[in-house]
Order: sequence, then structure tokens, then C-alpha cells
Amino acid sequence: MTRRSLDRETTRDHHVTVVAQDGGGLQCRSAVHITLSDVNDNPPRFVPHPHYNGSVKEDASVGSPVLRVAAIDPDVGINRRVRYSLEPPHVSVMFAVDAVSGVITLLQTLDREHQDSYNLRVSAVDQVIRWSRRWAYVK
Ligand SMILES: [Ca+2]
Ligand SMILES: [Ca+2]
Repeated sequence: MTRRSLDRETTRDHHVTVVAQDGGGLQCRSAVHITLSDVNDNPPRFVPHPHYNGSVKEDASVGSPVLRVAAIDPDVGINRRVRYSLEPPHVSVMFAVDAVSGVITLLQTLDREHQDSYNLRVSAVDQVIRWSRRWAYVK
């Protein structure tokens, strides 16, 4: 039993001393080391902020990187492994995001006179719970 809630991301290891005492006042002590295991209690968070602006020349070749989005998650293991995807209805035939790296690339040739900006919404998911949805703007 704890007197207050525990947070692995704040303090992972706790050292406590357990004292056993008999009716005559004799006692012994034991040092106990407790390591907290992780639970998925933190969402991914885009850094440095959830809004990105990118630019790409209209003569860029297919496959060119446009920008990279990045989200961090303070949990450990699978609870911090972030995957990226484009969110409907912003799934685009013009751009794709790499699920692991967060790099947004060009899928088709551009024509600025036809369309000069695109808005994309990228989600970051920590593989357990869909926690965080953020926007990335690509122009
Ligand atoms: Ca997490
Ligand atoms: Ca955690």
C-alpha cells in the first residue's frame, strides 16, 4: 500500500526500510528496493510543437522528403514506440508519412498553379492506445 500515487516517469526506484519489532522492543530492519514497472499512462507528444510548416518546390521529384514530424513519449518499451499515419479525411494521394521515421514524402508531381498548399493531419499512436492526434501543415 502506498500513501500517494506512484509515477515511474518521475521516480523509477524507491528505497524503503522495513522495521519488524517484537513485544519486547527488539527489532530488526530490512532495506527494500522497489522498481516500478511501466504502464502506458503518457501519450505521444509532437515536438517542438504540434504545428509544422513545410515547403517543397513544385519541381521536386516523386519520393522527395518534405519534412519530418516527431513525437516523443516518456513511457518505456512498447508504451513509447510511436507510429505515424495520415488521418482521414486528410489521407492524401500527394503525400505519405513513414510510420516509423515520421518523414513526409511526395507521392506525385506538383503543380503550384493548380494547388499551392496542402493541409495534412498526422496522428502519432503509441501502439497501445490512440492517444494523440496532431496537425501537420504542409505548404
Ligand atoms: Ca505512451
Ligand atoms: Ca508510464
